Amino acid sequence: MFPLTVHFLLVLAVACSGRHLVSRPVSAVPFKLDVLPDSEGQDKKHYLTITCKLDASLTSMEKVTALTLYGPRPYGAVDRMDPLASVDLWTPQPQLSDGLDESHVEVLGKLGSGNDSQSWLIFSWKSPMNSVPKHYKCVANGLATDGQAVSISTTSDGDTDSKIGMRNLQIITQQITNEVINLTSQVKATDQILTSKVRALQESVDAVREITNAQNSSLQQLQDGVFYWTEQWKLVSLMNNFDFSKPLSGKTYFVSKTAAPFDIQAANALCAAASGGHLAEIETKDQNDFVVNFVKSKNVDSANIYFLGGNDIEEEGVWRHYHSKKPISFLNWGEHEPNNSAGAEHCLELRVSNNKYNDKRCNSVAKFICESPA
Ligand SMILES: [Ca+2]
Ligand SMILES: [Ca+2]
Repeated sequence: MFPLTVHFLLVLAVACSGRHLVSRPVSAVPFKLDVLPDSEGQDKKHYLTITCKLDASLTSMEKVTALTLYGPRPYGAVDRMDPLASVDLWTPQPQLSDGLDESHVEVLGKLGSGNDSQSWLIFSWKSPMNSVPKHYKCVANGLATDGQAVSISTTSDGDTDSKIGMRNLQIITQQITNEVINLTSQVKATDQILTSKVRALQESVDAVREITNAQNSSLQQLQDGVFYWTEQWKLVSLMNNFDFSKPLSGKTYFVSKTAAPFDIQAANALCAAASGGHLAEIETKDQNDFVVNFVKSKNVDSANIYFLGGNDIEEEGVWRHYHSKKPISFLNWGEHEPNNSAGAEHCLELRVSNNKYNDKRCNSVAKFICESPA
């Protein structure tokens, strides 16, 4: 996952502070020696840069006459200190020591003069890391104000391995941190996009639901209207199948217009549907006569049979109203009636022709008489 690791091992930075050997006491650190493994150069080789800096104004030196870098030669003994490069008053350019190949080393530097108290020497070694010497020393020579020769030196502490490791770890940690930040940022961005899309989708669903609800509501109103008018039409049609009387003592009587095979339960349901009533329950002679006269007024055919709700279906000879189940108090039987002919006559017929009652087979073709509150 981290091919960069090898690369990081090459991208190392170490600063080696120095120990100072000063000929006279000074107030601040004047001398600095940095050993800095550098990144790969343009020629893909690895550089080691050793920087030696001196601020003469912080020393007792009036004048710096030379700056010299010491260290082990390549492939030589690591604990041996030989001159590597120097810059001095007598040569205008910094010099590599004898035996070092200019094709493998670059050196830059100058000595401070006048108001410029900074002297420096930079030694860049095109050297692979596994042959980099670890100890270096920088020596500055100069003259004090009293004209005496002064020498200052500093040596790298050599503790490069742990610093390289630490630096490497820091770089890897930083890279991982950057990767995590980058991934977190991408996840957040993706999450925001998804959240936004889900919200937009939800809004679309809500809008569709709203439209659907409105349409359903309209459809329901339409259905309600159709149902209402269908029921009204049915009622009108149903009522057209009956003739209605004027009110008598809070009741209206109505009689079916067409004779059909009688069914006492269905007939009672039709009375209810047509006008909220039930099969007629006559209790007095006045009611009886009123109904007879009303029915007679409607072009009665002498062959017509008219049923009231009375019956002795549950118990032979015990006549009760169909709707209220009460015993019938007014029974105006004709001669020899009720005779329960063939043991099969259980419904109450009102003979309009002679205003008398008869027991009759319940499935006879007949008209029927209802009543409802006026
Ligand atoms: Ca009977
Ligand atoms: Ca009979």
